[in-house]
Amino acid sequence: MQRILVLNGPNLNLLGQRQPEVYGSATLADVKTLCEQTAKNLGVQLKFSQSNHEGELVDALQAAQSDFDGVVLNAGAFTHTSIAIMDAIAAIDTPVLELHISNIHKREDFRRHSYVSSVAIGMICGLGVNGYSLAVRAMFDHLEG
Ligand code: CA2
Repeated sequence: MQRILVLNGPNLNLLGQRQPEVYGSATLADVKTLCEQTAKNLGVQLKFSQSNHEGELVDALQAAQSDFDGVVLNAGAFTHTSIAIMDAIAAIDTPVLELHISNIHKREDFRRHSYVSSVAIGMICGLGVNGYSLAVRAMFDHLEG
């Protein structure tokens, strides 16, 4: 059974509480349920987690080397700033798929650069929270070859 980690970065715990015009009205708990349903349909083991702390995200990525076959990562604003997260992804063999709820290329200029993209197997963005389900499926397909 494939093991997939869905890892969320800073402020995504606020999903559904503010900026619904950008991120929609689903909460992070709703997104977790969506991912769990997708995983169940695919026969995948899934862990869903969130942290506001860069070092905790680095720790989770390092641990994914042994604990997971693939990672779906929405690194939040650290996407645009964190060399530490980029280095952690580069340091592990576990494939990482980058995910964003919003279309980061349609927003402020500073969101157009992603440190994660240079080390991710691919990226899904702009499809709302449904992107999480698509990303879990895409990671499953990637792992199954
Ligand atoms: O579109 C995405 O998924 C982002 O990764 C979300 C990040 C943002 O910094 C990235 O540029 C794009 C922000 C997550 C903050 O989420 C909130 C949700 C509701 C209310 C406030 C923040």
